[in-house]
Order: sequence, then C-alpha cells, then structure tokens
Amino acid sequence: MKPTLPLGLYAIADATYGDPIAQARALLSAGLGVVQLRCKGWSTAERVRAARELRADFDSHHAILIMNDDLEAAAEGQADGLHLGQGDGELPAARARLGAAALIGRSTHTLRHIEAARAEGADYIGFGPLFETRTKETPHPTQAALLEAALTAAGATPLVGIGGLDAERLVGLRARGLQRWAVISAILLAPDLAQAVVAHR
Ligand code: TZP
Ligand code: MG
Repeated sequence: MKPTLPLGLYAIADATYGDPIAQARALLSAGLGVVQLRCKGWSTAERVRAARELRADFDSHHAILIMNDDLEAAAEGQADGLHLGQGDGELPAARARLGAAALIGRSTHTLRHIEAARAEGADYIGFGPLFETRTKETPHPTQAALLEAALTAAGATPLVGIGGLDAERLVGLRARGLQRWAVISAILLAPDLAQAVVAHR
C-alpha cells in the first residue's frame, strides 16, 4: 500500500551539509515520519549503499524513505519513494519501475508546473523556492506570494513548501494554509538537531 505523507515537517538528509546517513538516523530518532535522502554528486551505487544501510532504521521507525533524483537508486535501494526535480525524468517511467505503492513527488516552481505534476500522477508536489535558499542554486524567483494559488492548484495533492524556511517564516505560512514543508539548512546547520526538529515540525 502507498504510504501517506505525514503532515508537518518533511525532513531532508543532505550530503551538502555532512553525512546524510548520520543525519537520517538523527532525524528518525527525532521522530520524523519521512526523510528524503539528497546526495547531490554521489553515484547511483553510493546512493543505493546509503539507502540499504538505512533500510532497517526506517523500518523500525515506520518511516518513509524517499530517494532524491535517482530512479535506479530508489529501486535498487528499496526506497519507499522518489523525488523528481523538473529535469529528473518522466514520472510515468518512474511509476512503471517502482510500482503503484511508491510515493513519487515532483518539484515545481510555477503554477503551471503544479498542474503538470498533477496530470502526470505525482503523489505529492514540492513547491518553491518560497524564499531565498542557501542550499541550492535556483534560477527560479521566490514563490511565497503565490502560496494560496499554489495550494488551490494542487487541490487534493499534498503540497510541500520548500526554500529558505525557518521557524519564524513557518508561523506565517501555516496561518496561510501550508500543511507540509521541507527544511534543510535551518535544521542541518543548527547546533542541536533534535531541538531544531522540534522548532520546525
Ligand atoms: N528546492 C527548492 S529550494 C531547495 C530545494 C531542494 C533547498 C531548500 O533548502 P533550505 O536550506 O531549507 O533553504
Ligand atoms: Mg533533482
């Protein structure tokens, strides 16, 4: 059965900020139900190894493991799902490879992207960058002003806001209807990860 994306914080373990295996374990210990493994610049074999190493931890925490970017790594690494950017390949091909139970998300940067993601059968939609981000070079303008329109465009498909999020910004975004969000640097660069998770969940 396809897992349900939890409300609140969608955590990301990111090799940009250290060892993603240690990060993922810490995020699971902090009680998070979904963690994406984002290992830019790694080979598929390295991603597969990381996912396999973490599989038992995710199972014991009943948590969802999402692989970023790499369909083959998601399949071989026995991830629960895959996150595709705009340039990361066709969603139907990923669905065919991973099966109906896989949770497949698509990054979107415009309202048109959101409509396309729904049409291709995305299980959830990442939307951003909401604010300037230090994690990723993005040619896309910040999208926070479009949040309400994005939520409407997403309809029943869960939307995960991303980009430059911190605890203070989340207060305003949640008041405007955001129910799910992804945070990278504000958590992974915090001196105390568990405390940062509490502040952003
Ligand atoms: N996609 C849009 S912004 C972003 C991604 C992967 C990076 C978000 O990182 P941060 O550090 O939470 O701004
Ligand atoms: Mg990508």
